[in-house]
Amino acid sequence: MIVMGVVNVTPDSFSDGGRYADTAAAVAHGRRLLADGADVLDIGGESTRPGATRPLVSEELDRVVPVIEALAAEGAIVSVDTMRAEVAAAAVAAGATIVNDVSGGLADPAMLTTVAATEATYVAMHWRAHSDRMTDLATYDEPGGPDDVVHAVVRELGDRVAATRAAGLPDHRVVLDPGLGFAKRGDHNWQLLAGLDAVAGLGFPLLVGASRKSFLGALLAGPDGVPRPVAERETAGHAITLVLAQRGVWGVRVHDVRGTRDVLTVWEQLREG
Ligand code: PMM
Repeated sequence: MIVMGVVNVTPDSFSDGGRYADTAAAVAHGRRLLADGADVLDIGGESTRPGATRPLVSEELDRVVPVIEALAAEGAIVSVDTMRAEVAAAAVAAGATIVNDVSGGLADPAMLTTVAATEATYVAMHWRAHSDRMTDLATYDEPGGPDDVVHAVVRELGDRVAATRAAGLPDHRVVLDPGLGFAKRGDHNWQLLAGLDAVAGLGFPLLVGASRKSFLGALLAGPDGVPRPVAERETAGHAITLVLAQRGVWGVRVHDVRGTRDVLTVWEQLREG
């Protein structure tokens, strides 16, 4: 299983907000994640936390390009976490080989053809709208049936697959992601994790990002109902990683690479006996 370590070069990300906002700090963080055993570094310059406002394109470029250049030059496999075609193109020119688009091509009409023209792998995540609107869209009423998030996500990701094909992206360069926390309520995330085989049925490798997300905080809330703080959700994330590894998921996007690597080392040893 691929371990993708998160490097957020943003002042306002929910999980590690502001800690790696300048180039030097972000590069140092990336090096630390590599030393901890990351296979890929996912470098992002736009926070997608609910309610976040979008940076200018120039701000996003200034945040991610120097970090990608530095880490790719050191031999790291780099992914860029962006919804913008212009940023994706600049990132690939700077050495990124994966474009991780949380909008699955919906936020920027030029994204899919731009990525198709490169040799990069494309991660298409399930998404419905930018962060300022996504909570309003967390409904999955299926025609003639009850709330069925798994069915809806499979259908909507299937539409994204059709769009990547229409843009000329070959299937072997596409990875799908159910988009935990994006236009999803807590119970939707659990239903999606339980129903991941249906998403895998689309026939593509899956990437899953559960690390530190609020549905884990809510699950582990204290008796007073206060969610478990972000920094204390790692064990829950590791439990999810283990289950996903057993189910053959291609990769996980995580903050705690060292702990994730430990989980996978134990799992691999157990499989070998
Ligand atoms: N989650 C976040 C950002 N990027 N990319 C993919 N492919 N999947 C995710 O679940 C995902 C993502 C938000 O989390 P962060 O603020 O910790 O980066």
